[in-house]
Formats: sequence, C-alpha cells, structure tokens
Amino acid sequence: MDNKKSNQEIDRRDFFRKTAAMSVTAIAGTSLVSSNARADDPAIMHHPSWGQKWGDPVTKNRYGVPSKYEHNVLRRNTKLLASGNFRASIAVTPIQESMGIITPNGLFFSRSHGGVAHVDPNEYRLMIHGLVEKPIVLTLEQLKRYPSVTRTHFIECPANGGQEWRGPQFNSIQFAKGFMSCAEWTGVYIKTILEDLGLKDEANWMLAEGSDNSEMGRSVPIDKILDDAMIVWGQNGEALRPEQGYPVRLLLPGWEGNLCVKWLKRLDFSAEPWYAKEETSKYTALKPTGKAIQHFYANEVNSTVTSPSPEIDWSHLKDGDVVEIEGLAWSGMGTITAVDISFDGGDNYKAAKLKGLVLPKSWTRWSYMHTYKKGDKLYLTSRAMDDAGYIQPTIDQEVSVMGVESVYHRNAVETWEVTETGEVNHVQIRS
Ligand SMILES: Nc1nc2c(c(=O)[nH]1)N[C@H]1C(S)=C(S)[C@@H](COP(=O)(O)O)O[C@H]1N2
Ligand SMILES: [Mo]
Repeated sequence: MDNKKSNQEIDRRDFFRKTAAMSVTAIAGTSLVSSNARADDPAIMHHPSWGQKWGDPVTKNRYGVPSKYEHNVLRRNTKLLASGNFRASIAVTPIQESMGIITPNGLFFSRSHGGVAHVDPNEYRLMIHGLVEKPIVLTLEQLKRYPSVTRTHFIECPANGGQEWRGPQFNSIQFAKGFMSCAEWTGVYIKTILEDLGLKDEANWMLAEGSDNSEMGRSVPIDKILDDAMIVWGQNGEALRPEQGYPVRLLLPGWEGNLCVKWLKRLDFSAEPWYAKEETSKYTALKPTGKAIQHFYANEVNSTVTSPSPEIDWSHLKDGDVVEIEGLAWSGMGTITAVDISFDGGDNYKAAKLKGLVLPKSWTRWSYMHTYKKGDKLYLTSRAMDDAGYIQPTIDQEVSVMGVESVYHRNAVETWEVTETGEVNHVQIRS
C-alpha cells in the first residue's frame, strides 16, 4: 500500500516534471523570458489606481486613438528630407514599431509634392478618356458600383534608402528605411472598368493624373494596367486617409510609390508615353556612364532587420537571454520565398523563418531566435529572395552597376552593428 501510494506520488511528480521538461524543450530556442521574470514581483497589479474608479465613458472617443503611453510611435520628418518645405515633404513610418504586416492608417508614410489636398467627395469626378470606346466621367458613387476587390500591398517610395548610396546617413531605421508602409486596399481593378468602357487596340499607355497642386502625372504601360492595377478608395477597412489621396488613388502593386497617383482625377489612354515631369527630371536612375534609366517601375526585392535596430537596441539584455530578431522583407516583383540572416555582415548566412501571411507584393514578416551573448560584437545583415528569382545584392554588387549618383531603387543589403554593450548602429560593410 505504502509502496503503491508513494509510487503514485512519484508518478504524479514525474508527470509534472516531464511536462515541465517538455515545455522547456518546446520553448528552448524560442523564448526563455521566464528565466528573467520573478514570481514575487511587488509591482504586481494589486488594486491599481485605474481599477478603483470609473473608466471613461465608452463614447468618449467616437473615433478611437492609441493609448497616451504610445505617444512616441509617430511618423517623423527631418529638414534633410524636406528641402526646406514640410508641405512638399515626406513623413516616415516607424517601421521599428510595426507588428505583423499592416501599417495603421495614422502611421502610413506620406509623401506629397504639394502638400496634402482635401478633396470634397461630393465634388469628386474621375475622367477616363483617350483610346477607349466609351469615354466617361464618374462620380465617386458611380465608381464604387464596379465590383470591388481587397488586396494587401506595400507602397514604397523608390527613394527609400536613397540617401545611403555614399554611406550611412541616418543612424535610424525609421529614416533609413521608413519611406514605405503596407495596407489592405479596397477598390476596383482597372481591367474591370475597361471591360465596361472598351480599350482600343492602339492603347499602349495610360496617364494617371492627380488633382492636387502638384498635378502628379505618370505614364503606365498597358500590361501593368491589364494585370493588377487598381483604383482604390479603402485603406485598412476605412476610407483612404487624406495623406493617401482621399477619396481615390491609383495603386500599382509593387511598383514605385510615385506612380501610385493620389487624389486621382484623370486616366488618359494613349499610344505613347507622356514624358511628364516626374518621369524625366525625377524618378530616373543616373548611371556611372552619365546616362539615366527611364521607365523604372518595380521595387526590387529588399529586406531589413526591424528589431534590433538603432531605435530598438539590446543594451537591456542580459547574457544568455533568448531574443527574437525580427524584420520585414518585400518585393515588387512577386512573393518572398526566403530570408537569411547574417551575424558577420554577410560572410555567412542562416535561414530565418517567414511568419504569418506570405503574400505577393506585400510586406512579409520574418524572424530568427537568437541567444544573446553580452560582449559579442555582431553585424546583423538580412538578405531576401523572391519567386521572380531575385536575391538582394551586396553593396559592392549594386554600386558596381549603378555607381553612387543614383537616388532611387537602392536594395542592397543593410547592416546593423550591435556593439559589445548592445547599442545598435547603422553601418555599411564593403568588401
Ligand atoms: N497626386 C499626387 N500623387 C502622388 C504624390 C503627389 O505628390 N501627388 N506623391 C507620390 C509619391 S512620390 C509617393 S512615394 C507616393 C506616396 O504615397 P503615400 O503618401 O500614400 O505614402 O504617392 C505618390 N503619389
Ligand atoms: Mo516618392
């Protein structure tokens, strides 16, 4: 009896020990937070002040805002990016704070050549003309009667990282990589509208023009229009924000942000491109030969480590802490197939894990679990691949082709130096 009882006890204890051991194995290599946390923390939330009085009326914020404690998670600007004028400027997204693959609308990066226009939806009209059988002027309500689709895509200004051709400029991920965001867009495929209006055979190009004071105009090849080009009015489940072109913008999934004309007023179909201001003086890539590449469209495969980063360092970590290295990867040419992470600036790589939804022409989140060693100096470099067969170049590979005079389409790998004390700096590693 005694023997049996004690056996049962042992069995029970063993069972608990085994479960504990099993969960440790399950967690090992993913998270060992519990080794740093305590059971007797006196700061436990025992009668907290907010629990001893009424909260706010539930209707206080009829349109909700983030917790006041998140006040530092903001779009930012600097004179360096503003050419002295914050209207014709860019506000960069805190991608180091991003979670998942969606940018909240209040943090979506915003680039405007003539300030943010405020368009009255009742006065809004979209003219579609040129080489179509049935030219038309649509109200917003008429436009929205076409069957809609919802797709997740990033928008990236091709100048993202464009300050970095000659070396690191900003010791900040937000400024070095935040000229982009990703959202779930709702709108109509232009091919759906063209099925209704009839496209003439000679139409090779489409001009999209904005109604803001910059009158942004860009020519788009007809193949892209008939593939996945959209006119969108929805952004993450609500109307576009004014900064994103309310009430209607063009969305060319994966292509230069500049082509995604906001406050859209006109689509003109033609046989030839227009050579508008923004596709001649700007948004071309100057090569070492002195010639420039024109009609440059898709943003190439790219990636970055978002955590750690200059804004989110590791100085608080203790030796042996297990920490998740996280980042984003994206390609305007297709779907991310793999991301590698290097600890020595790109000499050796290990495979990272893709997390969550992996969608074409969308941000893709990736992760790698790492055991931190205090005193180690690391050079963290990520490298992404896409299903179009591209892989991010080294800085030297990119510079050997493009020189350093260019601004746009920089997609070479990027490196964060993690110092012995866990501070993180933006560096460039050349071979
Ligand atoms: N009408 C209009 N469309 C525009 C612009 C503009 O100034 N006017 N800026 C372009 C540029 S340069 C970029 S990178 C993207 C930025 O989109 P976002 O402000 O929604 O991030 O919009 C593009 N569309
Ligand atoms: Mo841009």
